[in-house]
Amino acid sequence: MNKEITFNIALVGNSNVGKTCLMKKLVNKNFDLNKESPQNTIGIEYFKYETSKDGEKIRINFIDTAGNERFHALNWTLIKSACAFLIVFDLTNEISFDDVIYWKDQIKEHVDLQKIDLIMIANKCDLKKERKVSSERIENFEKKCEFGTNYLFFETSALTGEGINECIEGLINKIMDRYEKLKDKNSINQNIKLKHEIFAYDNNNNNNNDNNNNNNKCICYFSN
Ligand SMILES: Nc1nc2c(ncn2[C@@H]2O[C@H](COP(=O)(O)OP(=O)(O)OP(=O)(O)O)[C@@H](O)[C@H]2O)c(=O)[nH]1
Ligand SMILES: [Mg+2]
Repeated sequence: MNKEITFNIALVGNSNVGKTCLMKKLVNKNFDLNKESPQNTIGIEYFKYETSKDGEKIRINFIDTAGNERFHALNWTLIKSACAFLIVFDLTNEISFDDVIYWKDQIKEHVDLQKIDLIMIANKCDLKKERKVSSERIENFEKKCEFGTNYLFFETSALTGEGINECIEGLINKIMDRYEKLKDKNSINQNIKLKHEIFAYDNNNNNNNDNNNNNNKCICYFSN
């Protein structure tokens, strides 16, 4: 069996910005928001996505978090294992955009921003008439934050699917780039740790038929 690389990717952002719907659309193009009645997330939910790139099998475990203020005491023990973070805001909700900085600071508190990829997502781009956050404002914010090369931005709609392909492709290219560089470095620098065990919850999943595949590698940039 081909080698499989597993990545943890976390989603954060205010409640109702559409994180869960976005995840469902990212992992399943047939997801139809019109047929759903989304519920606010409580705690943490997982979405599994499998694909391949350049002959390598890639598994992404999306960690979807609850934006609700009551749940701000997020379980960072798990979330900080992510090698990339998606900060989602709602283009029709200015507060959710203003709070991107809060979420960025939260991430910074728990992980080294240089060691992760950061993807800002402006969701609900289908609601053009209700849009409250202009592209200019987003660009100014990006300049102010001085995001480096480990940063990407996408406008998406979990309703129409706009921007979804670009987002998932951009994300995979980004994490794979980092992985390739890390792998090269890893061959000469043994300080970079690869963790294998952090997806224990997957092993309890009956649908997972490769429980005994010892070739699985989970990249965790924040092993203690
Ligand atoms: N028009 C439109 N509505 C969306 C879109 N994405 C999500 N929604 C709606 O936004 C609401 C919130 O979506 P969720 O995915 O539950 O939001 P969330 O960010 O996961 O919220 P929490 O779980 O509370 O953190 C739902 O009523 C969705 O139908 C989108 O792209 N366009
Ligand atoms: Mg949710």
